[in-house]
This record gives sequence, structure tokens and C-alpha cells, in this order.
Amino acid sequence: MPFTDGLTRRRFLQSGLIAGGLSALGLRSARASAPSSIDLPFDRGHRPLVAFPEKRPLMVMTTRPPQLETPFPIFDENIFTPNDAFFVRWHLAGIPTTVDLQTFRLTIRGRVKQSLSFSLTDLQSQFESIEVAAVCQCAGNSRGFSEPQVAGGQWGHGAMGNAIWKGVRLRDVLEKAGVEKDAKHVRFDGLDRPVADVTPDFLKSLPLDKAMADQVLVAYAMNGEPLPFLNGFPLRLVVPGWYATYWVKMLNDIEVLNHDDHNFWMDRAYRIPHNACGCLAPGQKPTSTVPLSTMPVRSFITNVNNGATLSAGKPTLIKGIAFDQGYGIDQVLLSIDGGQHWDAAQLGKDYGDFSFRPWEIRVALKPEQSYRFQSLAINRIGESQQLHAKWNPNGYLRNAVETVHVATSG
Ligand SMILES: Nc1nc2c(c(=O)[nH]1)N[C@H]1C(S)=C(S)[C@@H](COP(=O)(O)O)O[C@H]1N2
Ligand SMILES: [Mo]
Repeated sequence: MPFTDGLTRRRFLQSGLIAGGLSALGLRSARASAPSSIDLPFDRGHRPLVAFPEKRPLMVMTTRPPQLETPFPIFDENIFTPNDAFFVRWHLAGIPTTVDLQTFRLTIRGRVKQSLSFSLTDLQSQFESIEVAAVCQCAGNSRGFSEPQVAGGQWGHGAMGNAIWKGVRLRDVLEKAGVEKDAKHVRFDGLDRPVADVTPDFLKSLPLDKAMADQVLVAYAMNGEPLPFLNGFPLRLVVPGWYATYWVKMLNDIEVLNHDDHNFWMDRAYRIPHNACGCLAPGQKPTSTVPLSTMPVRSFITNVNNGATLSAGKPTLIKGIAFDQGYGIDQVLLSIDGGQHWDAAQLGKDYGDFSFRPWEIRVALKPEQSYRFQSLAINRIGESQQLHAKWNPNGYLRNAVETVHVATSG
């Protein structure tokens, strides 16, 4: 039933944007439908708001390949990020303009007893389907706030989203093919391709034990709908708790390896300094690195913008979200004086250990004051956010306490 929808989607995309030179079309639609833009508070932070196929106007970082950021107020409106507002990040400009579900197959091969291939309906009918609420966060989320600034896409805090993912367990699919005893890693490839020969195809691998973990899904739906094309239609890997780089989109090939994966995207990209904090003194280069994986605990205030003026007198409600790699949130503390005093916020509904967790707290504000609002989350194993941002050359792993500057009127 949902995939008649996929056909509509296919035609929609053919009609436009991805096929025909995204930059030109992107700019035209910017003028026609969404005159506004957003300025993130750092250098090179100007972002036009443009509506791509199946998306409302989002903050454009690049059009080819598409890199679109979710405007932050959307996180205040929804604990599950709407599909049409969910951020988009592709590395390669060779993104297919159509996916034909008649011929689309997911292949499992390599160190397995038997190579297999599945259509979407095969997957849906032959395996148990599972749902998990989980945050998908780019490893470079918030990179633009790195001080000193680092190379790479200058994301604000909106290269993340929370969704209910539905699909089949990767483990079930692998077990059907029969994993050989010498298997070590599992490598994932999607339908996107580089446009220049010098760029390596986008491939990511998981160690076998992670690939076999309970919550790792080959997902075909997001928030009750087929995946939007730009978020990986028709299938994507979902690796709750791990950074989005592993969540391979338009997934069509799974190869079981009996060795470490030395492809470019494992050996050269998405690596962090090999030490306890994954960080370095600003400006330093690491001597040894490891692939990044899990997301450290974070929290955000969602209903007050930096630079806002609030009225004083009555109790002011401050709301936000928190998440971690899947231990779950134990506590969120709030300070309005830049970290001198902290009060415990009330946690909201628990949608699962990998989801955004809502929180809120009321504070009393005096007239004509300036305040520094900060939230600090602690997970169930006692890990907390950093009071001061750590630094590494790629701006990964940011989980500093963020500051929202607020003034009150008279
Ligand atoms: N096939 C494919 N999958 C991919 C990527 C890609 O470039 N190609 N980028 C990864 C990275 S780095 C991120 S942050 C997420 C972004 O997912 P989204 O576009 O659904 O938000 O997709 C991941 N999966
Ligand atoms: Mo990413």
C-alpha cells in the first residue's frame, strides 16, 4: 500500500530538481517560493531557505550534492522531526533521479553461505518488522560552532532529527544468508555514485557484532511513511546510537567481509583522535585516529532563541530536548546564570532510549536583566555534557553545554 506513494515520488523527482542541475533550479525556487533565509551565528553562516522535493523550505548549505539543515524552531514543535523537515546530507552528486521498485533489489553477498537478493516486498513479507524511535545525527552537527573554526560543512545544530524508523532487523537478513565463521565487518553501499572518477564511492562498514545488534534496521519507513527520496528511498540502514554516517541511504548492497574495511570513508574520513576524549588542543593534528561511532549526550533549549527578549514577572517556561547513544537520559539541569546555579528540569514522555527526550522547567525572571540559559543532560550511566567545548580537526563529537543569551523587558 505505501509504495504506490513511491511511484508518485518518482515522478515528482523526475520532474525536477535533482535531474537538472540543482544549483540553478535551487536558486530559482528560492526566489519563487521562499524569499527568506537564516543567518547562523558564525562566519559563512548565511543559509537561503529552499524547498526541495518532498521538503518544506530548509536551510541550504550546498545544492549539489544536497545538504539541507532543519531550522531549529522545528525541534520545539515536534518531538519527532517531520519527514518534510528532516535534514539532508549526501556526499556524492550522482544521486539517482528514479528508483524503480520493480527492479530494485537489496543484495547480500561476500562471506555468506548463500548470496541473496530481495525486492522491497520480499523484505516486508519475509521478515519480522520492527520499529525504533531514534535520533539520526550527522557527525558534523554543530561544526560551525567550533572555535577555532574547522574545515567541512558549517552546520548549525540542525543536522539531526528524531524519527520512528520501521524496517527489518539487519541480523535477520544476514542470518538468512548465513554468515561465515570468518566474517569480521559488514559493508554497506547505496545507489548514489560519484560524478568524478577521483571521488571514491560512499561505503561504510560496521563491525560484525554491531551489525548483529538488536536495533540495527534495514528501514523502509520513517514516521509512518515511506522514506523521502532525499532521506534514502526505498531503504536505509538505521544504526541507533551511532552517528548518521553509518546510516547508509538508498541501500542496495551489503557485503560481508572477512577483514577490516580500508575503503576511503572508513580509513580516511569520519575518524577522531585516538584518545579518551576524541579531542586535541585547538590547532593540533592527531598522531593516531579511530573511526567515530557513538554519539555523546547532548541537550538543547528549543523554545527560546539566542538573543530573545522575554517578559519578566510571571514564571517562564523553558523547554528542550536531550538524547544520548542509547543509555537514556537520567537528568537535565538548567542554569539561567551561565552555570553558577543549576535546577533539575522535569523529564517528559519517554519514547525509548534512542529518541529525543523532552524536558521542561519554569524559571522566575527579573525585569531588565540579561541571562545566560544553559541546559546540561546526564545519561543513565552518569555521562554528562562538557561545560566547555572540546576541539578536534573535523569538528566532530560536539556535546558542549550550549548558551542562549536572553534579555528581559521592563
Ligand atoms: N548512500 C549514502 N548514504 C548516506 C550518506 C551518503 O552520502 N550516501 N551520507 C551519510 C551521512 S554522513 C549522513 S549525516 C546521513 C544523512 O542522512 P539524511 O540525509 O537522511 O539526514 O546519511 C548518511 N548516509
Ligand atoms: Mo554526516
